[in-house]
Amino acid sequence: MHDGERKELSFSTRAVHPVEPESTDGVRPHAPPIYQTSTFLFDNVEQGARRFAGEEEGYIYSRLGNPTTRILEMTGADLENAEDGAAFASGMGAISAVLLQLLSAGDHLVAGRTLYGCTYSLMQGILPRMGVQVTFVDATDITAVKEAVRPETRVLYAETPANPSMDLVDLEAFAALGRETGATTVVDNTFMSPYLQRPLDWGIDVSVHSATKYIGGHGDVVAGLAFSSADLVAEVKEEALKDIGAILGPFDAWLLIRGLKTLPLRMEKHSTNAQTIAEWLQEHPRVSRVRYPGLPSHPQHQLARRQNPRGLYGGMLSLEMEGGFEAGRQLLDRVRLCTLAVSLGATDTLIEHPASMTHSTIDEKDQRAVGISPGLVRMSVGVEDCDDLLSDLEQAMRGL
Ligand code: LCS
Repeated sequence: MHDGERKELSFSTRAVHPVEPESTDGVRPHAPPIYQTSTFLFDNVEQGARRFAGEEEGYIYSRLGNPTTRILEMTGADLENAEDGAAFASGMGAISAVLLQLLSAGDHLVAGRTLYGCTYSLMQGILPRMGVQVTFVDATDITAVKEAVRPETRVLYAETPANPSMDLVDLEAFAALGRETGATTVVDNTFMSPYLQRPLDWGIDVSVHSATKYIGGHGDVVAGLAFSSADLVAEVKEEALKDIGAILGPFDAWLLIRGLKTLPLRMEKHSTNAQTIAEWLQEHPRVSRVRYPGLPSHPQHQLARRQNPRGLYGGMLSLEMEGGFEAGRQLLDRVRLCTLAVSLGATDTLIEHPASMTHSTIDEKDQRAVGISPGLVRMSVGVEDCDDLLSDLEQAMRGL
């Protein structure tokens, strides 16, 4: 299929048809081949030298590029409406490579204050040690982001929805602020996936993913992706990815290409299940608060509707139990169908306790400031039959 023809097709169709593998010797496999090789042969010394000099297209060594991984990068970029993409060994591999590429000693980063625990600790630990100053702000408030910007600010960074507060960032306003201040905007799009949200469509410069989650979709691979302009992706690949080396292996890339095929189907079911469960939890007397962008009670529900025109709000929600930490602990210990585990975006429902698990790298006092109370429970709602999930929650809540 030509690029022009692809552009005419809907997201679901393009997800099922990966960008075509480069065919070798007339062999045309239906599924993309897994090029499980660390290096590639040269015909002669001149050819090897031409490839190293960038004078001839072609593969050299899998840390510099691999044909299976390339299919994933191109298919993902097509779905995210980006010029190009790069694949990494993990979401943290993607985030750290992008930030290390964009920032140098003396630069300043402004980041939304609610972030996945390791993203937060990267920004609190390694980046300041390398001479980068970081200011955390409430990114739901664009004025607060603007006030934090300094002449040396190079990057504005946010998650939307944020993990685990489910706070949203106005992508259009965030992108406009980046352009106004000359900072590169980077958004973590893990929670929504490209099916439900494409930050670059709103003017954001870089979209990063923990592809471990919805893109892989089955809880069996750890991976990361970054999407941006062709120039920035080339820079990241030529420096941060090549020299730090957090590359994705070809088999893991293949699993993600397979995962992408069912992304639209899964996101529809994750979203309708999560909407039903959020509505049910909201009415439950033992639950004091539910955070889900699809609920009219979410403080940014109107923004969610604008940014998610499909009317689907993903599979992630968090809830606070009456009775704080102890009630939350009991709920987690009593569920039978929901799986007690961190991570998210798998086909089965995962339930966890951010304060002691995913966000335990954040100090207790900072946790409160970023909306992580001791009783907060996070659910990654799966694609099971929703009635079975409700029955499990009902039995777990009974007698609490
Ligand atoms: N960004 C977000 C929003 C995440 O939730 C995670 C991981 C990452 C980046 C990092 O991705 P990784 O390196 O693990 O592929 N979030 C996790 C979580 O909430 N539970 O376990 C991991």
